[in-house]
Amino acid sequence: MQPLRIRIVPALAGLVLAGVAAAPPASDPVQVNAQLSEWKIELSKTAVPAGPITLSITNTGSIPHGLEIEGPGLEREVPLIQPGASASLSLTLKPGRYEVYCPVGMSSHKKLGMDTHLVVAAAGGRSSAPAETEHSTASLHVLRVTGGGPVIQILPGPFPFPDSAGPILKSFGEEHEALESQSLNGPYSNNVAPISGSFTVAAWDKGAVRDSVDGSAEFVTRDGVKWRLVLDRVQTKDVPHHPKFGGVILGLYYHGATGVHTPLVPTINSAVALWSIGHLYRNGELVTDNAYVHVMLLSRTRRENDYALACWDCSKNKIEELQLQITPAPGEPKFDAPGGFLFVNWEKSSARQ
Ligand SMILES: [Cu+2]
Repeated sequence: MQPLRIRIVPALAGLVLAGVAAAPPASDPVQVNAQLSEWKIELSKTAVPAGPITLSITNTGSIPHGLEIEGPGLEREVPLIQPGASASLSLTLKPGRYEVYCPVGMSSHKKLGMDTHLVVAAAGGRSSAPAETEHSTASLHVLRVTGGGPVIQILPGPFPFPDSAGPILKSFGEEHEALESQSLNGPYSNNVAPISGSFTVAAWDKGAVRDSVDGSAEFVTRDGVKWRLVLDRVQTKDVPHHPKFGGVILGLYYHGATGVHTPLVPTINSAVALWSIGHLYRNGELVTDNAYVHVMLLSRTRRENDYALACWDCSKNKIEELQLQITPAPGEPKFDAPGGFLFVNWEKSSARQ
């Protein structure tokens, strides 16, 4: 609890001196509500006068979140808040601009959009903070990724860390059943076949609605079929896996133990993660213009010799695995491939800005 700060409002000062027995008005903390969800923080007020405030924080999302506030001479955070739970934070704020964000997931939640600002004006009403200098300079980030090293096709098989993924899967609501079956015979298995192929992709991270992608892959699967994939647009809606996000994201810590996207992939860091729609050709014939494609340049997850998954938490490993996942859009027929999907890894890949 912060002590209440007592101010004498000048207009009333005379009355107090004149002996009128009113208690001096204390400045009550300004109440600000913060609502946390995937992937935003909504504040009931984005500008407040300097002085005491009480932040009442509610997690209305479906995974745990936190809140950290940082500004002039201040850095405070609340313990992790479970979905549906609340917390509060009492602060005394000086004039200035404060960043309010979710610190969960090594900045991943912040990067996904859980980041906002609170402007605190001097008590006299004049704002000494640079007024809403929201730098919408839409910084343009592009990453060009080239697949290299051994190429492997990942075939259906059991996920090798079911006990680690199990408790996290339970929070996946309606997706739970589909994921349970993937844990038995899904694409993230130790069952792999060496193949050959090439893959290059450029990904532009330009904010929520303007992300872009351009790439193509060619590979010959174990059954001798020649596949070609052309990527020309991102997918931002209806991306499977809770909680939803899509497009292009540079630098993300997710999967596995993070509770973000499927835990039937080890915990990883990615230099780039993207969701895209692709044109898929099989032996030169169009299969679909609507293939769902997920690409990650991620921390190494597989062993060098047999490409078995080496770790449940692989997030500290070197980022050099390029993974291409191609699945049919919901309602479309499975591909004519083992398990009906195409998962291909380029094991020694690289990226440049
Ligand atoms: Cu969060």
